[in-house]
Amino acid sequence: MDLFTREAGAVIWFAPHAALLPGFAQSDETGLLDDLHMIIKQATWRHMMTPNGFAMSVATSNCGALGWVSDRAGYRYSAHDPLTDRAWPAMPPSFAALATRAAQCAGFAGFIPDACLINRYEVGARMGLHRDLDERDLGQPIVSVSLGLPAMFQFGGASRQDRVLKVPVHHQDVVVWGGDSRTYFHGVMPIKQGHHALLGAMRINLTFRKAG
Ligand code: MD3
Ligand code: FE
Repeated sequence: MDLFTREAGAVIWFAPHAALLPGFAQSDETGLLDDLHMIIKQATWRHMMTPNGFAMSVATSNCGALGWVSDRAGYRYSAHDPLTDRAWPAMPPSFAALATRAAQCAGFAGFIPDACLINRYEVGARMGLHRDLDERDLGQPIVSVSLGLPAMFQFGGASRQDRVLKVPVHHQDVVVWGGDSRTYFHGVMPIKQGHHALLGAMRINLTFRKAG
């Protein structure tokens, strides 16, 4: 089984403790999108500023007890939306249940996320190579759910110079990253033009973490 073989129910281990679950979010589709629209009504999309003063090409929001925020002061988790000073919308049970089930399939039993970062990519948006190190316990996995237009993840190693593996992800694919891969460099190549039946010219990524 390789990364381009897409079979429902498959668990494709592309690195130690890193698994692609093709189509894993299938049964949740309409519920996920309804919940997403509710969240965005309360905590609208914004292009966060990186510490060096550039607006990200990706638009973001959050739900859950903690949300990932970035501004001139740096990256961190916050219980409040800086745009409104209100708590982030609660994490819908459907979101949390999906993340817990996916983590379990990849060998991480008892994963209870407290943060869901929601990234919106328009055509041409990308995310440069980086590592996720802002969470308290890096032993906890990260679960990522892709919706809408396809994308190509770049998955590297512990050093920025390590060669990257390209991992294609499609609508409803779920990826679980744990163990050493949890702190490896990764990014998203620029989204290619296209149209998705439900989301149009857009990719949405839900990234579940236990941040606090
Ligand atoms: C690999 N988001 O928000 S999710 C991020 O598609 C982020 O929006 C991307 O990277 C996106 O930080 C990628 C996949 C992902 C998330 C965390 C990882 C891949 C990872 C942590 C370690 C290794
Ligand atoms: Fe990341």
